[in-house]
Amino acid sequence: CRNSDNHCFRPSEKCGVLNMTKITEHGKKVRKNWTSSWTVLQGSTLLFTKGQTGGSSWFGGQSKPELTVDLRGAAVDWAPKDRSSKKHVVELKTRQGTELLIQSDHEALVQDWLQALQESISTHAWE
Ligand code: I3S
Repeated sequence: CRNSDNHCFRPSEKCGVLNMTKITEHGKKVRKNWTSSWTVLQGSTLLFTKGQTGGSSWFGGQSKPELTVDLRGAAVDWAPKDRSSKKHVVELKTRQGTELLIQSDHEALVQDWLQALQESISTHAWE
């Protein structure tokens, strides 16, 4: 997984473009705001940067992550149908009381992300 500066991420890292919205923040429901985000999984951290597809834009420091999610103690699975009218939606619930939906029209891509997130959560469960 490389950005456009050809910076090479470690194999344990995953990145790509996903649609994302928060649905709950600190346990409180918030209004959905779907955005296309450059998404990076690094260890137990998931980063979202708005509308960037890589390159100096996010890595060069111009554009800080819009949202950083600590995956330790989080739960992730396919979202129940009532969460969204969109297809291929994954729901992520953090220990801090933030709930996110992540989505793509490409089912296999979402499937890969779900698997990567589940692996990260189980790997870092006891930290
Ligand atoms: O679950 P909801 O509230 O029906 O979600 C939809 C709305 O948030 C809508 O925006 P406003 O009601 O704020 O105008 C969004 O545009 C939709 O995308 C949301 O639904 P989906 O089913 O796409 O998650």
